[in-house]
Amino acid sequence: MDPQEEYHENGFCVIKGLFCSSEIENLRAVLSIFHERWKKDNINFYNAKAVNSAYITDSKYLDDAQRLSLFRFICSQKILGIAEKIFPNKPAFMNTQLFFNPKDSQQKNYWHRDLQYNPVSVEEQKKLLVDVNVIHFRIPLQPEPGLEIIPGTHTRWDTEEEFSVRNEINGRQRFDNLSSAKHISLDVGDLLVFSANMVHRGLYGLDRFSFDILFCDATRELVQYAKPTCLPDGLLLEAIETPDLFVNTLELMDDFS
Ligand SMILES: O=C(O)CCC(=O)C(=O)O
Repeated sequence: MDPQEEYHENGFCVIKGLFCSSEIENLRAVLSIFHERWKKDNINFYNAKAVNSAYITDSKYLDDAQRLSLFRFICSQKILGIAEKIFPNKPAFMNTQLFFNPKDSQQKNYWHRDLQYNPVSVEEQKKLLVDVNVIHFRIPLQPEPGLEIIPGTHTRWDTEEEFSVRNEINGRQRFDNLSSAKHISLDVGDLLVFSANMVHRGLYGLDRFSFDILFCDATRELVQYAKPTCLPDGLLLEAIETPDLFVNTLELMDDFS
């Protein structure tokens, strides 16, 4: 099965060894700077419970040269070639995140669908599941335990057990094991593509440090969740060889404002 068929059937696909060591080392150089600065600024949150940071491409912690290297990576054919095959229509840029281990090694992870954090009813969430695509592209910079996912839940609603666990009802806890889980561990160089809509949880451990790029359907409604300062403009946009992803996203943002 090719990656897009696999994604459409299961809600995820892994492309092993997609990135070479220089691509990974370039990313690591920039992302390590971001991480150290972010930690310093968010020390209480980091010490208490953080497992990720976001808005990596903003100018708060990185200079333009560092941001440009991330923008170029995001627009590279290796990434966008896959995104364009997977999205039913065009992808737009939504956000970036870094995932790392909690400070407390006993901290539990949690099953969820990203869409459950929208302040909408369960019936509306079921509709979002069908209507809206938000997809993570995870690039691990260290070997990592990866994720557990429930294959197929990008298109189907929960079983009673899944619903109880991720919502912590009926005596269940959000870190309980789920029998239908599939474990995906990742090595440096791999790309994991997975639907944010599906039931999933991160697995903590090893020295995990991964870069996630989030793409969404190119619609005005979804692009309003992207932060304008996380996109390139002016000279930075001109310095990207194939900037269509960002140009399209910026145009949709303009439409919205
Ligand atoms: O890796 C993790 O900690 C969780 C990842 C996740 O849940 C997500 O990206 O939505």
